[in-house]
Amino acid sequence: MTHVFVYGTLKKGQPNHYHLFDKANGEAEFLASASTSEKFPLVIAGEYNIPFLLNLPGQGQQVQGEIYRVDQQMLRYLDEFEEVPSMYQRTVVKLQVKECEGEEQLSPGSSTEAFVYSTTTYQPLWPSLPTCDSYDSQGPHGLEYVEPALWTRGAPGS
Ligand code: PCA
Repeated sequence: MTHVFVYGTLKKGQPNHYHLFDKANGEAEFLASASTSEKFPLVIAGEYNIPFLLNLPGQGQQVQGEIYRVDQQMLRYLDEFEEVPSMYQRTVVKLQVKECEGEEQLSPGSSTEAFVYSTTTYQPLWPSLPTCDSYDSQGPHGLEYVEPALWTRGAPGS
């Protein structure tokens, strides 16, 4: 089984969360809330207001998110959904565990690693955008996420 850290639209309460619980895509189970051990810039970018964790460790803020255990089918689904490798790349990130659920060996305060959808294929100006530590599509930034069904051009990076 594989662990994935989600920090954007796949989190609870965010517009793409339901994909994790559509059985047609595979299996996913919430394990814990967590933050990245290192800082990364989490920016909302492009005309569709998509959250991107820029693969620039040491810049930005420690990013809050959720760890899920997923099966291989869900991992393949997410890779396709996140347009790996053009829009995001699936990399490994170090995490600090916060609150846990279930029988997993994760415990609050412990360190762990998981896959994350980060990107190096970003536009030159994105590293100078404002960063956030905890993404919310409806946040005070006013940059509400535009659903893929409404995208009239290809995704950034594609
Ligand atoms: N979906 C993935 C990467 C960014 C996004 O919106 C996630 O939530 O982690």
